[in-house]
Amino acid sequence: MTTAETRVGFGFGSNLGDKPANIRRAVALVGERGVARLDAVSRIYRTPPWGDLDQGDFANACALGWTALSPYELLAAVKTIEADMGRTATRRWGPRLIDVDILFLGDHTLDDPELTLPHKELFARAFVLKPLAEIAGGLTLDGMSVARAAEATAADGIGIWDEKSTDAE
Ligand code: PH2
Ligand code: MG
Ligand code: MG
Repeated sequence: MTTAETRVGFGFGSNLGDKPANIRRAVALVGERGVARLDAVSRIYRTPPWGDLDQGDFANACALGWTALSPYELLAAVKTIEADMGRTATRRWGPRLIDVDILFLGDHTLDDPELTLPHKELFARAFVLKPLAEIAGGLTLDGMSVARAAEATAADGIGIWDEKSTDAE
């Protein structure tokens, strides 16, 4: 018997150390550890900090794949990746070595302090919508088109990460 797989979307963020390398490592670990079979990964974007402005720019990217894990198994798996990469607790919305967020999992809806699905801030965050629209333009979440939301959201200061830039913090 095969376990049914569910469509899953991830958001990745980093604003400490070698930010794009951290994103690439986390993406690789999702695949290597069998957390999800990724079939689309966006380019890496440079994004100004959102929410807590007193920190450096972020590198952000999104990925799509298939997973056999349940919502809480998936949450535990991404938290383990964050911890193994060396993420330590800071203030809410503060600087982080790596952040791996579950953006959606099939049509699961959850509203739990630990896990909200689809991700509760997704449609408010250009740093998620822009990379997600690159790989999931046709996607609809909570009845809203990701592509249309991305177009309607200001992308001030957001661009593709320039690999030649160095700004480790
Ligand atoms: N993550 C946050 C808070 N603010 N800003 C940007 N640009 N990118 C992020 O990934 C980000 C943020 C908390 O998860
Ligand atoms: Mg986050
Ligand atoms: Mg997170």
